[in-house]
Formats: sequence, C-alpha cells, structure tokens
Amino acid sequence: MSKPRVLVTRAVFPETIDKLKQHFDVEANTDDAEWSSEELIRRLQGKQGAFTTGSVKIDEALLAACPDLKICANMAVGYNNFDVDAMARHGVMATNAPDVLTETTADFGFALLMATARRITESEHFLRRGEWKKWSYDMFAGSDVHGSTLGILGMGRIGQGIARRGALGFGMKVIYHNRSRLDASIESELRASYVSKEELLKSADHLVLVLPYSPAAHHAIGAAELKQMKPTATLVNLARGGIVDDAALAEALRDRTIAAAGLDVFEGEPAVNPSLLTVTNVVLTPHIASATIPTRRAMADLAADNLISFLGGNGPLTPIVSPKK
Ligand code: 8YV
Repeated sequence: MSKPRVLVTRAVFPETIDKLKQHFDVEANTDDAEWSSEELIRRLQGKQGAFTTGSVKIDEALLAACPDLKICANMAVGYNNFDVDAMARHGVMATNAPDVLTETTADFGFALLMATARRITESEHFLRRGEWKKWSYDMFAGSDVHGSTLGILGMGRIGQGIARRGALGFGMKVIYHNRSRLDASIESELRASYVSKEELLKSADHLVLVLPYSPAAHHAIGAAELKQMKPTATLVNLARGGIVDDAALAEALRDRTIAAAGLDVFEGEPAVNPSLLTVTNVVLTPHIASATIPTRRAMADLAADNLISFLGGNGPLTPIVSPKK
C-alpha cells in the first residue's frame, strides 16, 4: 500500500522531516521559501496532510482547491491562520500544538514585561550610542514589578503561567479578565481575582495580553482602551497582532497616555507599523515567545504526531475545538 502524502509548508528540524518520512511520502519546504497561495495549492494536490505554522493560511479557497486534504497540523497553539469553520465544512481535521510551549512562552512574557517596565533595551541603546557620560538620579527610571498589580487579559494556560510567576515569584497582585472565570481553587492557587475588562484596564500597573485572536478580539485594545489605563502602566502583547491597534498604541506611547509597551506580535507581521519603530518607549521582538530549541522541537513533534496518528487511522491527538461564538 502506498504511503499517505504530506506537505511540510515551512522549514523545520531535519529530525521532524525524518520522522515524517517513516510514515509518509513527504514533500518539504526545506528552503523555507515564501510560497504564494497558488503555489501552496499546487503543491498540496494529491496530499492528504499538511504540516503548517502560524504564517500559513488555510482558507475556503485553498480547501476548495485541495480535495485530497484530510488534515492540517499547526506547529503553534494559536490557529487564527486556519478558517476552522471552512475546514469543518470541507471535512478537514485541524490540530494545534498546545501545552508544550506554555512555560517557555510564559517565561518570555515575563521577560518582556521586565524589559519593558525597567527600560532594558532603551537604556542599552543609549549606552551603545556612547551617550552614558554620568550618573543621574532619574536616568532610565522605570516602574516596579514586584508588589505591583499584574493584569492579564485572556486567562488560558499561558496567562496562568504568567500569573503564577507574578504572584509567587514577584508578590504581584493578579487581576484578570477572561471569557469564563477560573475555578475557585485555581484562582486561589494563582492568587488571582476576576474583574471586568474596564476594571482591568483601570487598575493594572502591567497589563499582559494572552487571549486567542478571533474577529471579536480584533483591536480589543485601541485608543479608547489605552485612555482608560494608568499613565504609568505598561502593556505587553504576547497574543496576536490584530488584538492591539498598533497605530493607536504608537500614538499613546508617543503622547504618554501609557508609559511603555512590549510587543512580540504585530498586525501584518513580519511587517511592523513604522510609527512603532520611531517611539523609544517600546520593546519590540520578532514573535519569538516560544523560541527555545527544546520547545520548538516539542511543538514540531506534536504536529508530526498529530499527522501520524490521524493519517494512521488513530484519530488526532490535539484537535482544535472551534471557539464558541
Ligand atoms: C509559533 C505562536 O511559533 O504557538 C503560537 O501560537 O504564536 C508561536 O509559538 C508561531 O505561530 C509559528 O507557528
């Protein structure tokens, strides 16, 4: 019997390709070329499985043009690159890669929060430019993290990881807003209190965004929300670009509506809104929150295992459940 055929749409670990080759006839994008949607559709002809990453769009047009496709396995926990309703209509299984990146991503969220609050990159650039000539009492004075109020919008696994670090490691008071409230036992372990979005915006000293992207979450933080925040507050976006109105944020940073921001994700990335590049009180990183080798390997393994299990007739390991409307 011939092996199922799988397309690996972005470059991944050679070991992942070797593993897939034990089960499938594999075509891999080893050069990490940017395929157009036409190219992707052409290469998916006759393929039953696709190994995807967050930048590969699976939409109605592609699904209609790829009748052999049975599963797309995303090497990411987020799956806004998938039109899950269209996938359901076309009978194409969708899987993601949850859990394996939670702690690594929460570590990074905290690093970004710290770098933002304590102005690490801004002060380093100053030093590298040779501008450090003397001590000054308020030079690069930032805001305290310990003992402050940590706000979390979106209290899933990664949000809980950040809350745990804040409450137990830094003695922060944790407040959160989410579609649903956590069990009382988890709230008490994380020392976290559920509040309205308005209260979250008003009271957080450091606000971290970790909610999944959905059309309803588009620009959940825009000019109006930024105005509700404290002028001393920092904002960290670890979720998805479209959740923050980047143009409004750049303006709010420039006129000090809020003190600072740390961004790992951007609207339209890898392009970055040019107005963000000219403000100094923002820390910018290129979507690397899950980027440690062990974690990226675990994510790749989980995506590969989903393909192996599903196309081997044993069902998906981590199927995506479409968010409730
Ligand atoms: C991925 C991410 O690296 O898992 C996610 O949702 O945002 C990142 O960890 C990225 O999406 C590439 O797949």
